[in-house]
Amino acid sequence: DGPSIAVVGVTGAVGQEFLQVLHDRDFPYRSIKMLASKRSAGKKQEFEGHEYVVEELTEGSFDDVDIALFSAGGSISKKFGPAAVNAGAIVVDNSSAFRMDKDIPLVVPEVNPEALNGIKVGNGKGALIANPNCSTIIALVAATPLHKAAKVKRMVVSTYQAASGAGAAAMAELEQQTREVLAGQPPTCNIFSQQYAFNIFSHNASVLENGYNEEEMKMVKETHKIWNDSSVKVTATCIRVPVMRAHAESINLQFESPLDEDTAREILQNAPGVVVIDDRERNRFPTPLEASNKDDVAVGRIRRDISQDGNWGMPVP
Ligand code: 2RA
Repeated sequence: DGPSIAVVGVTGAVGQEFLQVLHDRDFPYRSIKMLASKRSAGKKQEFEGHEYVVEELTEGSFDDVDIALFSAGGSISKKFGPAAVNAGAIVVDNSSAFRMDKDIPLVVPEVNPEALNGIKVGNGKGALIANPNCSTIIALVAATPLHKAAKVKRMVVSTYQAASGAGAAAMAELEQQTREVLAGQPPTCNIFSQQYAFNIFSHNASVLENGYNEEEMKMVKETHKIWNDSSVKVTATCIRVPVMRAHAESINLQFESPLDEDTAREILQNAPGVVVIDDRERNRFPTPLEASNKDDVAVGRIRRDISQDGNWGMPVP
């Protein structure tokens, strides 16, 4: 038994991750539909020992579907998400299409599960749930437990985002460029407009009038919505780095109430979805390679911001 599932955008990087997570978590489903564009329809998709044929996504794809996982871009979510909801499905949308819609819950299960209140799978009453941007999720899985303890006044985030955030083609381009550059050949730049291998650059999202790019503004706006508090001062700088998977972030938090380093570390060690890797002796802290293909957010370099202290935070002799 279990719910019937549809995966929309199944051939993309996130679509494949949907299947991986369903498998890893042994999710109980009674049936699964693999949906994609006309271009991918007919392709074979192996999953848990069965061979499925990818079907073309249509408005009628969601009859008898209980849960529809979408990651096929905002326009597809806008076009087909409501049809899935009307057919009674619970839609989990990975695109940015509905994230800032006031009537749509923007949810990180480890952070604000209460936003799902009233939504129930299988009762025939459809609903749409928006999944935040990946860089927002990572930041808030770590910052929210501290926010609940001492209320964040200001959050300054710098991200180091992997190729995976730009999709399977970007990951393939990074590998191709790395080979080309090592062979002394000019890099192939189809996905990004500049060399990515052995390079870093400001995130490829459009830059807005305020000088921030769309990725940075997603972090600001989504944090305010998820924390239901637009008084928190949030600023972000998002960078693309030549790493295949797993975004990294540097987060500086200023709190309304005092919070010492040891208390912060203890809170994080007990936080849902967080693993603390903070070994100063051995200089071992989280890395994208170790965090790849894992669901937890790895947190390290937990320390007091010495700009707040005399003597650079060092013990006074
Ligand atoms: C990125 N977070 O990394 C965005 C979208 N996945 O490009």
